[in-house]
Amino acid sequence: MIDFLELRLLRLPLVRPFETSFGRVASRTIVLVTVRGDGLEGWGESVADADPLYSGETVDTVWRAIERYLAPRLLAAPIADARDLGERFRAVRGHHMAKAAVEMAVWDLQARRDGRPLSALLGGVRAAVPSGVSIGIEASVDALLERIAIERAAGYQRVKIKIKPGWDVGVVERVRGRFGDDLPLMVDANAAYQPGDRVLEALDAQGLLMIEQPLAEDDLVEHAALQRRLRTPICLDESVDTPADMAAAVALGACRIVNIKPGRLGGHAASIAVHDRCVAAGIPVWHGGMLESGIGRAHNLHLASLPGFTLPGDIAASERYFQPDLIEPPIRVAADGTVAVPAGPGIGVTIVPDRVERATERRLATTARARGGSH
Ligand code: OSB
Ligand code: MG
Repeated sequence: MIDFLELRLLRLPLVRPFETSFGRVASRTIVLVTVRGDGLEGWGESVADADPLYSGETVDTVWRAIERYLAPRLLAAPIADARDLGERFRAVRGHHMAKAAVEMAVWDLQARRDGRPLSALLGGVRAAVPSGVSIGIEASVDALLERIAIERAAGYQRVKIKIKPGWDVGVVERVRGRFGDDLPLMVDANAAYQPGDRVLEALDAQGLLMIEQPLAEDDLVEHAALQRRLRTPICLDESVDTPADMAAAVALGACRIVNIKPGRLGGHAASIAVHDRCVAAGIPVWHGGMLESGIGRAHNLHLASLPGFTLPGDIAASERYFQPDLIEPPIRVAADGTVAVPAGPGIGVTIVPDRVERATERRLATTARARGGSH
């Protein structure tokens, strides 16, 4: 029986600023969710950004959606299984990142109660997952090349670089020039291109593993037209918010690969549904990243241990993002470019209370009794 939910707003400076086609972030604002019941605790992390750039959700909408709609529904009646939360939250449209933060906390609690690692409950089959690295837009191409050299030396199995108009074909050519055609390389445009842009055809000659989200998130038809013109697989990220989106994308031929992020999809259960449909359709998936702290990162590792995650994910070591991370031990990449799935109960990492406390800017506790709210 879950009888307590706490929200915290944290600000954590990033080790290095991260720049994409929609902007640059120097720190992460994170909503952390803690649920308690039966003397146990579970933790979840929202991936929403401060501003509505990657998605319409923000830190503020996540906070408000949980406070006003999701926490009251969670606390209203006992929940036998985290799988039932989808149904409980169904009347609340959208707000996937908010739902995911709560749902994932409940999964953690459930796995701790069972004394098993979360991966075992989700259907994971791997003790370690292949890891790639996502590198932002840098101040110069030389700086990017240095970055790639550093990350390759750390062992990461593939390199993803962010692109935008003006930072694309020329940059990829220089990366190929320095690292050769054998470097497993992909690009992520975060929806920055227009359907007629010739640049995407030019990228087709670069032997990329895939081109991630080249066009607008709501435009499956143009992605399908583009995929027909390209040999390089298109991977969708922002365009796939639900299992139905995924089915539509595959039916239209809008992509050949899908990026799964539990935050975007509304939690682990929805992610498993997308994973299962992709496996059935022969679509490879990989696990994306949203610059999570070790709490969200640990959740991602458990999910990425499912059998369909055959391509390296954006689940890199803690030290690339936060020093120190909120957890101990930090998440590390092995020399073979894999990251171990934590083996302890739940998400299997130890959350360091002092670090959470120091980064907390705001908190709100809700209990089953005092769950009133103003509506
Ligand atoms: O599009 O995959 C993306 C980070 C923030 C928002 C969107 C994306 C990303 C990344 C970083 O690519 C992945 C990571 O290292 O966590
Ligand atoms: Mg992406």
